[in-house]
Amino acid sequence: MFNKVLVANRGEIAVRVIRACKELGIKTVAVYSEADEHCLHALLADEKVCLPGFKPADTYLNMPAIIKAAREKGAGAVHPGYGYLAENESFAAACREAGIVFIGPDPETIRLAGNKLQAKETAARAGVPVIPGSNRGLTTLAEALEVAGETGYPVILKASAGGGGRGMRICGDETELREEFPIAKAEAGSAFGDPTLYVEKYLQNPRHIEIQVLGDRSGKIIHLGERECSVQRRYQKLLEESPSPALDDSLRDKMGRAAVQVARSINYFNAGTVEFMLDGNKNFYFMEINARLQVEHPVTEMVTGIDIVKEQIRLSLGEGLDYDYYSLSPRGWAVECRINAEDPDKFFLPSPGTIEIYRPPGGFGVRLDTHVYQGYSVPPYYDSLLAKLVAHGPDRKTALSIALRALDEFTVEPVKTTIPLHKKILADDSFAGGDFDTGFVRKFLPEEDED
Ligand code: MV4
Repeated sequence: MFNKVLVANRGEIAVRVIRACKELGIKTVAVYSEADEHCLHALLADEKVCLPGFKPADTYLNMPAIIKAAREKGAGAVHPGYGYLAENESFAAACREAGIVFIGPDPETIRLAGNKLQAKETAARAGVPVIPGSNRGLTTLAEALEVAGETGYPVILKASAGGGGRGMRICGDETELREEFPIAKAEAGSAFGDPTLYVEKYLQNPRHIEIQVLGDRSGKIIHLGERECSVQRRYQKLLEESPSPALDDSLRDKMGRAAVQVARSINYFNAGTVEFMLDGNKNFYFMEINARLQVEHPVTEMVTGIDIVKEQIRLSLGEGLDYDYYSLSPRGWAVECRINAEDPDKFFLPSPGTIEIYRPPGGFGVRLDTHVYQGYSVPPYYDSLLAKLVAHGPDRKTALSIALRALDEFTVEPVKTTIPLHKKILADDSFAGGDFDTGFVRKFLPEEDED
């Protein structure tokens, strides 16, 4: 069906996809902007096509240019990575139109998952717990006030077309809801092209736990266990691990089944993630479906032994899933630290520039996914993720000790990175004890940085 894949992305994830293709004997085509000529993905692919320009809109988001490149190079498939065009329904549809396989879910699934309210309704209909609130789109303040009166304050206003923390507002009381509603509505309309809002009871500092799912063309859906993603700042994850210290086998099984149920109810194909919130009493609630490969997929790979990117490709070639979570005998513990070119002492201000000194970590239990090297210049135009440092050990304590040891070895200069922040997190007693939630990182940040 295809033997050449165009990788419609840049950086570490493009490198990740190219590596999987090479091992499968599939040829690769990289696309690269004028700023990315020396980026590792452009150097590792079998062929490459320059997308003229620098800004994402001109390059990695330029659908006609990417489809033209795939056609010209004879690539029968496109892998979108994450971000950029990964959850763009029109792009998935344009690939289909052009007779190119989009390695990911179908356009219809991307659309449904992109509508957060519709996804929530679907999950509720599948019998999966959702947070109490409005189960329809709100058009007027009066409706919002009525729902909030029923659930009680605080409530959270969410944009149906938002997601991932975008377009959300917390309202502590009626006065705040009256104030925020019109602003949120106008913002949702201009930012997402859809003013639809919904309201939910606000959970204070939940844990964020997500389940990796895979679906094949026969309709078989499996899960690959959970990822603990509560260590985040302003909805940007910093560190993820699998399994979660908050789950036992019974809760894992319940959440895994719930995730599969949600995926099955929308005929989910390929790799996806079902996000949940877990409250202090270990009640879980469906939050969102992410119709893409996620940044943090490696922690799941390390404990299950499954190469998720190869599975995506296999599934898109029409092959089936002949295993499940339990048959894999998941092993040990994995933790991922996102090393961003940002200065944690300056409110995570991006820190582009040339990497003069680069000494990467290695050794038993260390995996480093990156597109950078000594002498590489971090361009100012894109996401600041430089590398993902993944540590894998037989148990959580060992995995964390490997991660800390590897962070100690890791030198990147003079570009500022999140390495020092990760060291502080790993040295923290609550973190080591598994006792943390989405409010955790705040204590490492200057007060002005709190939201
Ligand atoms: C919430 C919530 C509390 N209550 N909804 C943030 C990202 C988006 N996917 C949903 N988010 C939240 N929704 C209710 N009803 C708290 C969050 C939230 C959060 C969720 C996941 C990961 C980190 C977070 C950090 C702060 C708030």
